[in-house]
Amino acid sequence: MVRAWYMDEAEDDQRKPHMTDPPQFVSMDQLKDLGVLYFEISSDPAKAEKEVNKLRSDRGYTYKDMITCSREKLPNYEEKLKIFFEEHLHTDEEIRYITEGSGYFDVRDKNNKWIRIEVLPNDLIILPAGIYHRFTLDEQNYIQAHRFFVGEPVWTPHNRPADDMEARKTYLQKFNVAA
Ligand code: KMT
Ligand code: NI
Repeated sequence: MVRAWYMDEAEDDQRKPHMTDPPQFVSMDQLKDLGVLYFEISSDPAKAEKEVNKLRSDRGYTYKDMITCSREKLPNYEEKLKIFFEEHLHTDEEIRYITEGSGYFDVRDKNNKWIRIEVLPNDLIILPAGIYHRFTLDEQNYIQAHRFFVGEPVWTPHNRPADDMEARKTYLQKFNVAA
């Protein structure tokens, strides 16, 4: 089950949980209100395949590949992790189905506060186009995920500020966020 919480303001290691004391958890409904969708996929491989295929066909995710983030498997590991953690947006959804390991997706809420979303195996998360977000590994330093996309993938991150982009404007309108 996915958990999400508001982050503390501490500037130390990004791989730590950064929960406040006491923790301030964020519900799936709150995430949905930001356009972030979460699906818990079955841990039974046969069922999982059916569920994921259904979701892909419902949402038109024709492209699929896999990414492994570890020092051994990810080319330009340090540089890539830095890029992932720069606050950015994309012109399309970012879809990740976690199969091994864990990590954190951080998204901005409507008041520009960071929400940290912990992702674990069987979690499938969809970030909407135009949301400001970032990704970090946690202290296990390992994650493997399937990536899906509608058509030819465009992974380009547009670092903040990207407020003039159509994707950003559309996001603000669709989810009633004040600019
Ligand atoms: C991204 O775009 O931030 C990533 O692909 C991160 C690794 S996948 C969990
Ligand atoms: Ni991204």
